[in-house]
Amino acid sequence: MVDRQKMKVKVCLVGEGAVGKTCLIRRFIHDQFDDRYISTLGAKVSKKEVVVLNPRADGEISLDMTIWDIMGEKGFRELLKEAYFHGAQGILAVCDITRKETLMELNDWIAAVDRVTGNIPVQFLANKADLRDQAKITPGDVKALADTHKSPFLFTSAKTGDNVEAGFLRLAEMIAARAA
Ligand code: G3D
Ligand code: MG
Repeated sequence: MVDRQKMKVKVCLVGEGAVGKTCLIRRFIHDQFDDRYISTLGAKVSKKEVVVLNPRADGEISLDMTIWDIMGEKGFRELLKEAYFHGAQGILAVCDITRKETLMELNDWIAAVDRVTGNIPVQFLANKADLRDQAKITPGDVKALADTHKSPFLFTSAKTGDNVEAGFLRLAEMIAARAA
């Protein structure tokens, strides 16, 4: 029989409005992309179970992942950050490669989470990779910021599905490794 431990984890997606947070979660949960999205008011919570290798022992760990999608408005962030971020064990920090400023804004988002949770694992996602013709952010730009947080990054597309599952799984692996 496979030895499979279980863990409950909370992760938050952060980043400016319209970078693709809601679409990434939809893609991960349902494997679909819907352009007729409904803009999120406040926070929406989704759940998905992911299975990663146990970093300490043989076998696997099943993470019961609660995924928090929040509104990309700084006013909301300041008002509701305790409620949003309390108990989070990992962050998906999302920027939009067609808008340069969305990358540097992630410093403030990550700092806002860390003030509530302490230092937790971060996976950077440079989203809308399908729009590479309009890219204003290079892999070097993303790497430079990710390095300052000692964190990995991936280019994703919620539209094509590229690297979306990989992004969530890598965060899950970091959380499992930290708990081990
Ligand atoms: P948010 O939750 O971060 O605010 P959303 O962002 O997920 O609501 O997405 C904002 C807009 O970006 C939406 O377009 C959505 O379709 C689009 N989008 C999200 N991810 C991608 C992607 O990977 N590639 C492309 N090309 N578009 C993406 P609209 O036009 O509906 O506002
Ligand atoms: Mg949203």
